[in-house]
Amino acid sequence: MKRIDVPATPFHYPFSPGRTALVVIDMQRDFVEPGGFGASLGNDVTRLHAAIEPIATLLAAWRARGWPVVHTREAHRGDLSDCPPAKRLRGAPRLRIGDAGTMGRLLIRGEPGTAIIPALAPLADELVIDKPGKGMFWSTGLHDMLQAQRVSHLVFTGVTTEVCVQTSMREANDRGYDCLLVEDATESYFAEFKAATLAMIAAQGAIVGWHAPSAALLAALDPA
Ligand code: C5J
Repeated sequence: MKRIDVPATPFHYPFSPGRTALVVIDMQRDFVEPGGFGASLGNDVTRLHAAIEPIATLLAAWRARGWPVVHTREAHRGDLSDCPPAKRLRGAPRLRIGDAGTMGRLLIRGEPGTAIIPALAPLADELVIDKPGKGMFWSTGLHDMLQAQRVSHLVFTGVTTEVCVQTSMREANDRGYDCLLVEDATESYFAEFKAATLAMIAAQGAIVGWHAPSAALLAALDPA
């Protein structure tokens, strides 16, 4: 099948249709809505809302073509056996992972706040990965699932840019995937951290990967 070439930073990002998965990282109520984990850390969750519409547009484009989609959730077992004290006890948040908030227990599988926001709800045939870490490969089996589908390229969206998105992208790069981060389809609670992440992944000849605006990606999918 014909390769698609996206104008990107630091140079063009070529990918093969059908072997490129759209990855939506942690678009969960716990990060995006008041009363969740992100808010318990003192963050302004409204900063993340800008990414929702660009992600929805990319999801529609991928779904229309029948290409693979992966959603992740940062989510722990109810007994917290997969949440090390180093993660749960660090810092001084108002509420910790596993504590009860207004949307149920924070970042616990099956709780209302752990769900992906309705605007980006996964379809029945899309992969949904519960990850106990910041990265999507740690303790999830995702690499084998992607290999079974012959996926070689990953297009990243979601939150937050410098934590779970960047960690997942670095893990993916180490496993041999060519990765593109979509600039307006990712957000951070901190504008300067988002900018720094974009700069550092593409530095030194795309040492971790590429980045491009969604308009460039969509235009490459549907050339005039
Ligand atoms: C954080 C995430 N920030 N999804 N998680 O703790 O980026």
